[in-house]
Amino acid sequence: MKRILVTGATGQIGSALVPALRLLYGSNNVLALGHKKNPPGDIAEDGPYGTLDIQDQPQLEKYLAQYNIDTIYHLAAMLSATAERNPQRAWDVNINGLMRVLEVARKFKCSVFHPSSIGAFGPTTPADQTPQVTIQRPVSMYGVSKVTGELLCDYYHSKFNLDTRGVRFPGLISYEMPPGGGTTDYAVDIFYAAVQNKTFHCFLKPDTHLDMMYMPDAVQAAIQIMEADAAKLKYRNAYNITAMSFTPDMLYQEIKKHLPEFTMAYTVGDIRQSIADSWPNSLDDSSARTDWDWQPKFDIESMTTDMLEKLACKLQEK
Ligand code: AKB
Repeated sequence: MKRILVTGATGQIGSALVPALRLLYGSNNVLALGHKKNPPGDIAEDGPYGTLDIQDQPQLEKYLAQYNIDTIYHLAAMLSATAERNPQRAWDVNINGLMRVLEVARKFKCSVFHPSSIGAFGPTTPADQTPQVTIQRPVSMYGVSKVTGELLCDYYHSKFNLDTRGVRFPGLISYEMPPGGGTTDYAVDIFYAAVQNKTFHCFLKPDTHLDMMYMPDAVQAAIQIMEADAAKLKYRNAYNITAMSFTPDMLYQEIKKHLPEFTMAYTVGDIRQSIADSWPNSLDDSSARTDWDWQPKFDIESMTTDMLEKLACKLQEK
């Protein structure tokens, strides 16, 4: 059985990934690490939980030794809008944090999952059906950190034979834990407004096309690539993956099919619009489909139905 450590376990992806990993590999085999002593939800009750500052390499090594870890899901990172507001800190968290994880993984011979993003692309990248291998000249600090992270994963694989694996996530939509500081966050925030009968003020223009994915598919992708046959993985930096591509207006229309009274207004003009404008409209994820059988389950219709239902239940429980 795998012995897994998850950094950033209380964040948007971690809150959904940790329960799925615990179900699959057994609760005691999944150590969740976050920076909060008392994290919200059941993460600290359902299995081992510890605190970690990602800059604290000796503490990370202690956890690896104590729990006999062989697999790391390294999720601790700053998202695009927050990174752009504090680029120096973003470098520290996203790059130096990853370097520490790669170093301990080398020492303890662990496999490493590292999420890259559509943010690893920039305005000179082909915007439609963006290929797996293409121009990567991002203009945001988040993007710079993601490209550097991809290169580091490649380097540690070729230089030290470290088992690094990753995907380029699109915007992720989930009800478990809200995202924080991302450019694609509108696609989560809109559901909170809709379920609570509030007008939603969207920070992106109505025709801003971006790739998106529902969290169950994102969790499935992260687990599936870590289970994939190593011999079949052509890319060790990160694979393009996607599930749907839509604009704020398309999502608004979809939600209105369920809630006809719902209203949306636009308050555009902050840094997130220019970040979104520099990202692709849609990715070509055929390499992931060929190399490790990637196949998303949710499209915009099924995601919207499920999200409205699950979020309404969650908000009622409060
Ligand atoms: C963000 O918006 O920063 C993230 C991402 C697409 O990587 N959700």
